[in-house]
Amino acid sequence: MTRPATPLLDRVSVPADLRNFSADQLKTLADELRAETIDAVSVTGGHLGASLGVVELTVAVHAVFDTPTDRLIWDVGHQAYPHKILTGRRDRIRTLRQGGGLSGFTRRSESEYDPFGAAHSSTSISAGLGMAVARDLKGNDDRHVISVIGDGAMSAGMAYEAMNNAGASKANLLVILNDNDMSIAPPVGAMSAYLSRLISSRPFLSIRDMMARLAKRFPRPLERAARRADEYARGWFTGGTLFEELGFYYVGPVDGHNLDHLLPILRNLRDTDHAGPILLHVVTQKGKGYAPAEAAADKYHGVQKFNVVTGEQAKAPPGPPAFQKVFAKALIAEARADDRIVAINAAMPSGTSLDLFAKEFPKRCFDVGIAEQHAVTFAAGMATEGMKPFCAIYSTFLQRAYDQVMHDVALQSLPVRFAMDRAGLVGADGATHAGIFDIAYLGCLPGFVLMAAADEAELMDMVATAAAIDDRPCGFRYPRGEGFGLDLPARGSVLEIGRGRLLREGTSIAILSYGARLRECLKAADDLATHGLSCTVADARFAKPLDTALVERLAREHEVLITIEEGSILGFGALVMQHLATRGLLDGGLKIRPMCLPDRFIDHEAPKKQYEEAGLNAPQIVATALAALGQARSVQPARA
Ligand SMILES: Cc1ncc(C[n+]2csc(CCOP(=O)(O)OP(=O)(O)O)c2C)c(N)n1
Repeated sequence: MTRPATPLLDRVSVPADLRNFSADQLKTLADELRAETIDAVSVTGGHLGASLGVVELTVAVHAVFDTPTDRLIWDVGHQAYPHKILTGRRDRIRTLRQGGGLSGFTRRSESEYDPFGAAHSSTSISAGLGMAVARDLKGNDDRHVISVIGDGAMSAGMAYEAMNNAGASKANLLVILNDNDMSIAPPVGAMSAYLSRLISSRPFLSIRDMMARLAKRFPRPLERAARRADEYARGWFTGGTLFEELGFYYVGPVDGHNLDHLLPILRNLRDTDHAGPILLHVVTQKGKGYAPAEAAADKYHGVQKFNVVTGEQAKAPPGPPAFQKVFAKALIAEARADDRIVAINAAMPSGTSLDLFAKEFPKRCFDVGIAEQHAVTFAAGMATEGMKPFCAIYSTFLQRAYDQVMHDVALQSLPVRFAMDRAGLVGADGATHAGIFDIAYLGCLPGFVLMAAADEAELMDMVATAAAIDDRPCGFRYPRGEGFGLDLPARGSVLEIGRGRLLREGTSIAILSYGARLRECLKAADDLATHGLSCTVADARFAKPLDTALVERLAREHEVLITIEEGSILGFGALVMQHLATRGLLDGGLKIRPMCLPDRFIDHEAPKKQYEEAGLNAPQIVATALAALGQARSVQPARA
């Protein structure tokens, strides 16, 4: 397919190139930028809707502000594709999210135009405030700091913590609230309702009104009281200007697709001598300018490769159901039998597949917004009242709620069940989204039951087991994407707590798998058999409580013990070694080889390649076993 003609965009390699364009040229540039973004994402897949919604805003900010000297921070960073195109990365834009290519998020190491890396949401105001305060402390420049945050990201506590601090600190910081009335799914909560009220109660300010307000150059202290009275009066009609109460000067709402409005307003905000943070409320449409994305903003939040003309997304050939679907179906089966079961997610109803649960049990399913910390303590509260909460949160996002998991759940031994989705490496989203630390960060918490599903059938059993555990917290982890196509029962079976299973019994090498590497272990065992080496393969199922009888037996009866997990160092292998060392079972010459992810962050790439790079595929298990035996690859296959 031919690429769109982009004569003006072709003249822009960095934002300085567009700064002397006329307003009309900037409008044309925005159209070309939109076409280029659509074309690029049609090739790579990625976060299309959010990026299309900020095309005009991206052009306007770069036209008005002196980036990269002025700091522009995109919250989450998934909407930064047009920004990447304008900031020296156009030549690589069709490598987005591909191995070795551009990241799907902002990243400091990628460009000086990305002053702060992101991917987890709601960090931009804190980071921006930090930069603004550092600037003032250093006292050597008057650069601007601009944080762009979405209405979805505004639902997280961190955004309020930052605004609360910014309002009090009086640092000059421009926060642009990009309000498209959409998170990944429709946004939830009182903040979202507040913003809708704010918009519907005030028409977009006409440019004259806006100028009149801004021309006052922001009131001096004495005038401030009068202005506040005015705000207060307005509050009667608008439901209150929350941002003003937090110490921001609120400007808006403004049509975020109208450059005739955006450009002069941004120039005024740039040139004002107002002291203190300003919030510019822009209203945009997710997917703007591309009909299929406008029509289904949620479906076009993240897309596969697609046909630009029809909007049709590439479909993978039909395969086995994804782990997340199996999880939701298993939970539905449990919930039918037990009306105390409730499900909680943090702004990820479709990602976690809890939208399926919500269809059957609308009153027992809670989307709390991007608020993982709250989700956990909310679940803990429910548990105190005898409900059986399942918190479905991606492993990577649960990191944000660690203190809540420790302090509100574990310490009180409350039976909250954590369904840790996207465990392990996750492919195109890269290191920010890899779910690799949960084994380590939960493994050290006393009293937790921790499980990892080797396949989707075991996941069903773990859901049933979690439902049955009623006296302490538990978590079970499962990977992103398709299962292995196993026949599934209508309902899972409750597993014996702390008991693994043996799949194959051998004599010289034991491979103890925790989670979804089990099939790689079986392949490795087949390969090792061809080398004349007899392998035991076991599925640990539990990291906590550990199946100590199984672990001790494997240690006593084999020359080599390999543990393997889709997690960081200090995880399952460490728990096994801790136990064996404590029991003195490492004194007798057992060759233990913990296989886990290397101690570094792994970039975006196809998952299989990521695991290859990480050294956790079958050939590497074989190599590890052979090296432990001192045989390296010179060992002859048994058949030879
Ligand atoms: C802490 C955290 N939780 C969940 C997510 C997953 N997530 C990515 S984007 C997004 C929605 C963001 O909505 P909004 O801020 O309104 O931006 P938009 O996509 O609408 O531009 C969510 C929930 C995340 N990135 N970080």
